[in-house]
Amino acid sequence: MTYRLYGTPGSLYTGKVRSYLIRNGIRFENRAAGSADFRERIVPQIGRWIIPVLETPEGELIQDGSDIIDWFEARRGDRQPASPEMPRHALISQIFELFGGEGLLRPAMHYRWNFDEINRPFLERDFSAFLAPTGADDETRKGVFAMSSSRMRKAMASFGVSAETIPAIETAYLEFLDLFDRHLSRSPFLLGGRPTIGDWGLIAPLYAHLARDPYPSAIMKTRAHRVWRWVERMNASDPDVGEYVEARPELFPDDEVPDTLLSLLRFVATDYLPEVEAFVTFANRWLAERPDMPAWVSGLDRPQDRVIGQVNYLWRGLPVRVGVLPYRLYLLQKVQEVWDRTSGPDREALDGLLQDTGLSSFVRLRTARKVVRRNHLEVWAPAT
Ligand SMILES: N[C@@H](CCC(=O)N[C@@H](CS)C(=O)NCC(=O)O)C(=O)O
Repeated sequence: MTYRLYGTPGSLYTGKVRSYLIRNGIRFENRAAGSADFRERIVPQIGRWIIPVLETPEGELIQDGSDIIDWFEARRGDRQPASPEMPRHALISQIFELFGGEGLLRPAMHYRWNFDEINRPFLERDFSAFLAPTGADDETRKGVFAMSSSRMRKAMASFGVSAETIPAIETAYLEFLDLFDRHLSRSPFLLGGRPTIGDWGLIAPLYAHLARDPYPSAIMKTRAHRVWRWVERMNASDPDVGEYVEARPELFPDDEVPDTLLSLLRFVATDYLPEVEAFVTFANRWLAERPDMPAWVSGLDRPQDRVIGQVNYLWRGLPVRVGVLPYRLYLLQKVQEVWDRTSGPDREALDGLLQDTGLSSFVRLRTARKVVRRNHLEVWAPAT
């Protein structure tokens, strides 16, 4: 048996893992989340309906895109590491894992769910093909799409997509595309000649929604051809870097950060840092109200719940109200772990980079208790 990846082609987080497996030459089988096997055998073991889930040939189940990559990295043998060894590259890579998977959800959801005339026929077929029970009749398929699309539209609202924010979401996404496209004129991946964890963060929204759904796919192809090619490359089993002169599978030398990448980091500071600030402040208040909460629990009533509350903040000068997900703190901690393990000149290099890009508070914003993952859930570690 090979590895099995349970998910759907249009799922953002499944796309992250699929790309990692393909690029690393790991043999696997795509399995539909609509299969009876997933519903009846996998979901009860995970404890909630969520994708992606990876099943190893030995029958071990791993849920969560980041955890699946960590699992393979711990057993990578002579494969190139997904996390760069040099400090600035390692930090940048983790920042883009967070920003890709979480910070680009607004454009991903907007461009999927607010262009029904163009997207809907595709989404209806795509969702029902992989979410409805295999072989289901048309009526059942329709019902499955109606249910899942209404859940996703609610999720979109809770990420801060509204009539008021849509114009800014579109402007910001086009700016991001332009910046990333310019950066890719220099190298085939975020940090040079091979992908790292930051590329796998970014591929999540940029593949499943923004490159694959009909409406945003046209935007990417016409406006940011290099980004489109990067999406293809991220899903190729060979290096697929033919348009680059002398591309070698190495990262930028000497922990270098080109100007085009500094510009992308400044974009993250403007676009996403205010949300991180709001999340951490909210989570600390929430924790303070629960001084007796035991360790290793989510603090929520049901295992499938992922949001601890709603927070208001200003995004690009506009009031937004977003759900607070401890998962995002889990990815933020991964950024901070890179900073925590440095000292001396390496620490100075990181501080210089963070200051230069307006991201210094990324390593300072911390919650009183850490989020860890246990039994496929995000739970709170004991207070330190
Ligand atoms: N951080 C998680 C996020 C997974 C996630 O949100 N997956 C979505 C699909 S892309 C999902 O399963 N949503 C649950 C639902 O639709 O009920 C991971 O990578 O596993």
